[in-house]
Formats: sequence, C-alpha cells, structure tokens
Amino acid sequence: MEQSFIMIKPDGVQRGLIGEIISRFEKKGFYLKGLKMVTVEKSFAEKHYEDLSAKPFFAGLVDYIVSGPVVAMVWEGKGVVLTGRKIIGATNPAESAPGTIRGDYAIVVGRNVIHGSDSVESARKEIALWFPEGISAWQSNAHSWIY
Ligand code: FUP
Repeated sequence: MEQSFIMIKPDGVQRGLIGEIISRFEKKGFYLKGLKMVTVEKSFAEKHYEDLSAKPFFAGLVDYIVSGPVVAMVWEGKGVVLTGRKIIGATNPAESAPGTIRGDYAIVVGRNVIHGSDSVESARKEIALWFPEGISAWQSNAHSWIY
C-alpha cells in the first residue's frame, strides 16, 4: 500500500495545529503508520531538502525547519501521496485553496505549516531518512469500510 511522508513544521507545532492536521488525514480514511516529534540538526534538514540546495531560500528554509520540534509522520492509503498534496494545498499559501491545510492556516510560503512528499519515489526516500528505525506494521480493521 502507498505511503507518504508528512511533516508538521515548527510553526504548525507552535501554533497548536498538530491535532487539526492529524484529524484531516485520519478523517479522510488514511492510516497513521509512523509518528514522532523530533528537533532535527541543520545537516539533517539540509539532507531532507537537498534537491533545493541551489535555491535562494534554501538557508532560510533550513533555519526554519531546525527552529523547533517537528512532527514526522508516515501515512498510508490508496493514492495518499497525491491526495495528501491536495489536502495540504499549494506550496504558496497565497495560492492554496480555502479548505486545504495551507489555505486555511498559512499566509506566506516561508511558514507554510506542513510538508508532504511530492511523489511515491520521494516518499520512499523521505521515510527512509526520517524513520531509519522502521515503523511498526499493523493493519486496520476498518479497511473494508473505507475501500
Ligand atoms: P512543497 O513540495 O509544496 O513543500 O514545495 P517545494 O518542495 O517546492 O518547497 C519546499 C519548501 O521550500 C516549501 F514548503 C517552502 C519553501 N519555499 C520557500 O520558502 N520559497 C519558495 O519560493 C518556494 C519554496
């Protein structure tokens, strides 16, 4: 089953949005398969965002991610990568539709509350990076009521 790496960024944690964000994914029917609160080192944040290292906003982005604890999660379900991106909304909250997480809770791109993998391949890489210890396997009994 498809998995996505979803991270509540330091602003989402500080603003008390953890429950609201988890609730949106949970109510949709996706399964929470991994969850931890961590404060990461600069080198780790640089690794997570390595594809953006040439961008002018890279240093600011890394400083933002290391500025406080984040909530790292693995969510599972059919099409969770693409649907997760829809639940999250466009990268720039000024362009995110109301009803999406960024559309409802963020204003500027540099404080956009949440990260979600942009492809199945990057989800695989990000889950391996953030959960090197692995995640416990469990199967929900609600499965047949969702699919
Ligand atoms: P997303 O996949 O929606 O998180 O978007 P990107 O991978 O393109 O960007 C990663 C993060 O870089 C964004 F969440 C916020 C930050 N960013 C900026 O700060 N400025 C920009 O112009 C673009 C992205």
